[in-house]
Parts: sequence; C-alpha cells; structure tokens
Amino acid sequence: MEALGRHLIVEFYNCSPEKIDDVIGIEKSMVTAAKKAGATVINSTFHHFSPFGVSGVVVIEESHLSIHTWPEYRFASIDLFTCGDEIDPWVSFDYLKEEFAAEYFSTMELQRGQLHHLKKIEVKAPLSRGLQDKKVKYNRNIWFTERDDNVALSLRHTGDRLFSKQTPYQKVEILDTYAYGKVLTLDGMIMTTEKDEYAYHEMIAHVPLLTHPTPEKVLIIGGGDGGAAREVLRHENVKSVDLVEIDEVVIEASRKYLPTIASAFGNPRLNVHIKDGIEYVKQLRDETYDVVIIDSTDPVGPAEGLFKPDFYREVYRSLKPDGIMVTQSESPTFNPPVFQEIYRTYREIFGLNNVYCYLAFIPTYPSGMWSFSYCSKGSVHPLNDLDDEKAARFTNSHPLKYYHPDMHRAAFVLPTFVKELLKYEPKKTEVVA
Ligand code: SPD
Repeated sequence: MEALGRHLIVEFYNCSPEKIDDVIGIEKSMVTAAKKAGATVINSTFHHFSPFGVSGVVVIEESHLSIHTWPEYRFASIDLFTCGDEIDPWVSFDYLKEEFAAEYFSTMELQRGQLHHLKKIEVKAPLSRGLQDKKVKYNRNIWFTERDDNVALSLRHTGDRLFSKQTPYQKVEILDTYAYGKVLTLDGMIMTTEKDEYAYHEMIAHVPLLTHPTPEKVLIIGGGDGGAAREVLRHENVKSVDLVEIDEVVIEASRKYLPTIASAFGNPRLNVHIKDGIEYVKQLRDETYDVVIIDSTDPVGPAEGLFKPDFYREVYRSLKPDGIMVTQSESPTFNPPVFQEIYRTYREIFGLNNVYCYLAFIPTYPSGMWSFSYCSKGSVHPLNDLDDEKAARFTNSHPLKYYHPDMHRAAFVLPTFVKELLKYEPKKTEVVA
C-alpha cells in the first residue's frame, strides 16, 4: 500500500428505513463490520435522534468507522477508515450493504497519508508504566435521546433493547439505562424510569387521595405501567380502581420488565380495561367516581384526544359531586402554550376557582419541572382539606420517597413565571377547541 490508510466514503441508498433507525442494531452491525475487517474495536458511541436518525462512531485501533442515517430518505452515509495492510475496509462495506439492505450505493476510496508525502521520524515513546501492553477494553457508549427541535435529553444505555414492539398505537420500548435503570418509552418519549418514577406516581395519586374525604371509587385513564395504580392501592379506603389503558402491550411490557412499577396488576381491587379512555368515559353513568386520575402520555399520538374539552366534560360528568380530577398537565417550562391551554380548558369546565396547579421534579421529563392539575367538582380543596396528621400517618406507614404532607403543601407554591402563565386568557379567536 502506498499510504498509511484507506478511507471509503460510502453512500447507501434505498436502505431499510427500520434498520437504519435502529440505534442498537446499527451499533452491532458497525462493530461487527469492524471486526470482520480484522480491526480491533476500542470504543463505540451511537446516538438515536427523535423522531429519526442515528449517528455513531466505532473507534478502532486502526482509525474509525462512522455512520449518519436519514431513515426518512432511506439513506445512510458511512465512512470506513482503516490503516494497515491487514485491515480491509471493503469487507466492512460488503457486510454493511447487506445489513442495511441498501439497494444501490456509491463509493469513493481515498488514500490517507500518502507515503511519498511523508517522512518518518523517530518518536520516543513516553513512559507508560506498561499500560500499552494491556489489552484495551472495548467500551460501548450508546445513547437514547428524546429531543424536540431545541431541547434534548440523552440517557446512556447498555445497547441491548429489552423490549420493542410497534403496536397499532405506538412504538413501545424498554431500555436499560445506566443512570435511571429500566426506562419505558412510547414513540421515543420517556414515560417512566425505575429510578425517578416515584416522584410522578406518588404525586399524581396521594394529593387527591389524601384530600378527598372518602375516596372509594377511583378511575385511572392511561397509566399502563401500573405506577399510579400501585400508589392509589396503598389507600385502604379505596374499594376499587378501574384502569383504562388503550394499549395492552404497555401493560405486558411493564409487567415483564418493570415489575416494581407494575406491582399492582393482579390486585383484586384493580380492574383493567383495555379500551380507549375517551370511549370509556362516554359510556359512564353520571357521578360514578370519587377520584379520576389522567395519567396520559404527551398530547401527541394516541393521547391527543385526552387533552380535548369534550373528554374533560365527560370526566366531569362521571365525577361524584365532591369528586376530584387530577391530570398530568405537562411542563410549564418546556411547553408553556400547551400548559396554558390545558389550564384554560380545565377552568372552563370545572370553574375558574376550582382548578389548582402543583409541581413535582421529575428529572427524566423534558425540563425536569412537571405540573399536575387538581380540579375539584365540588368544594374539596387541595390544601384546606388536607389533614396533615392523617397524611403523615399514611406517609410513615408506606415506603414513599417523595410525598409527605409538607411536600404536598409545598407543591402548590408556584414560581412567579408559572403564576403568570396561569393568568393567561386567550382571545376568543385564539381558542383551539
Ligand atoms: N413527557 C412525559 C409525560 C408522561 C406522562 N405520563 C407518564 C406515565 C407514567 N405512568
């Protein structure tokens, strides 16, 4: 060879869109491609971007292999740069062409470090305490990223997908992350993680259940991971919980991979209905429930209808006269217009003075600051009706990690900017029904 290395610049067209959007599969293929070519893998770093696309690099002792994919164009752009006579980048090329099911391609081969331009000098190796003799450990660095146009949150994971299924409603996945344990994602959005789920589930459940005087019948819309049901069922006065989840795969995956969150399934007080929550509430008799909890996903995809006024009117109707509805109401920091619109809708239905906002800190949700709404049909007040002693007794007799009566009260103390957002009243023409 007349150069230090060879560099193939590869364009793969008409690839399988699924394959080139699968960060875990791509990392495996790129690492295998490197090994097949005879290279020694040192490190791999791969990121998936929502909604689509993967970027990644495999660092090899003999240079690198890198990839950037555009599943929406069925296109993958790949660099295969190898040094030394023993490594053949064309072996990697052939393998990857098959792996990504590329229908056609273009390539260009460059000679890197052309020898006739180079003059070798003696470089003294630094003192190294013998480390250079140790076998380099291959270090995988694979990242899940939830991102919108301007903000992203990335979690490093093991690179082994525990569960992945495209259902008629959404893509349900479970990954094993280093910082937050197992994570449930729906369409690439984090729903819950083993390490921080308690904040969300304790706050969505105990705030209404410890202010309602006699919460016996509870409805949960969504919440297929089971975390909200687990918390609700800690209350002994609750006689029955109806959990209405549209996608049974969410329950299946959670039961199998998130058993500590899904521990309520199988409880005789829990009735699971695999149904669309919107249809479920329409057929309810008036004044059925004491507490309704809306544990939905974000207002995109299957949960979109759970953010519409018609749905809340039905929920209102299904509440007993002193009933309470609590919802996850998105982030005031991440998405202020959506947050404002949600509260405007609730006030229209429950009345201006019967809707309260409270906050909790959930590190893996966009911005970390998450809001819940507390909407009272009658006069049950989230603070005036909290019996601190009873709440303290409850807190002390369960292994809670977030909720306690002071936290309950503190959660309703809002930062100035949130108070300002809640003053918003759109002009009639702006109202999106
Ligand atoms: N952006 C994430 C919002 C998710 C709200 N629901 C989560 C379900 C947990 N039980």
